[in-house]
Amino acid sequence: MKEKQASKAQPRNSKIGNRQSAIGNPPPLVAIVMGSQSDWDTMRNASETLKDFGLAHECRVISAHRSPQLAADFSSNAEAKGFEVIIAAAGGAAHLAGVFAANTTLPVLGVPMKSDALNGLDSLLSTVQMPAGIPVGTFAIGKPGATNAALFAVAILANSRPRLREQLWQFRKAQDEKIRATKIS
Ligand code: RP5
Repeated sequence: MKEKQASKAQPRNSKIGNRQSAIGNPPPLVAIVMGSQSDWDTMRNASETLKDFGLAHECRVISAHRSPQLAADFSSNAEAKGFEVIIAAAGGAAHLAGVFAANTTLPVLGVPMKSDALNGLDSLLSTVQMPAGIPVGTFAIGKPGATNAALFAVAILANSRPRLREQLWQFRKAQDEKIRATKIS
């Protein structure tokens, strides 16, 4: 049984983008923001994971560097808009998660993107090495991080949503069963 009705998930301000919560649908609880359209191929995994749990969410391209005012406005207004968790992905000198965390007390989950120059080590360090006072929960580089950030968002939301918690246990159970059933020939 799904907790919320998921809606289509694509970055809003991309060529293929749209707002995720249409009239009549539940308001999005999770915002997935990413520094560039080029991050979407990775971050679609976060969106797909949230969809699997039936969680409404909004995906946006927002850059801390190229659109600083948009980053400030969106992060400052996120709580008032009803978001409960932010997933922020960026690559290179990856400041997006830190900038978001500076403007909201909502949990911000940072996903470092794999970069051409340093394979994502630059993204990882600039996301994870927050000075004390403004936390960013940082995940693995690339697809595993995108998926786990979404699962962590589910875990946060599940604290006050028993049905979602049950879904998360079912997800774990399915993983466990898959491993147990695996035969090496
Ligand atoms: C960051 O710069 C983005 O998050 C992306 O990972 C990286 C490269 O962006 P593009 O040059 O591909 O737009 O801001």
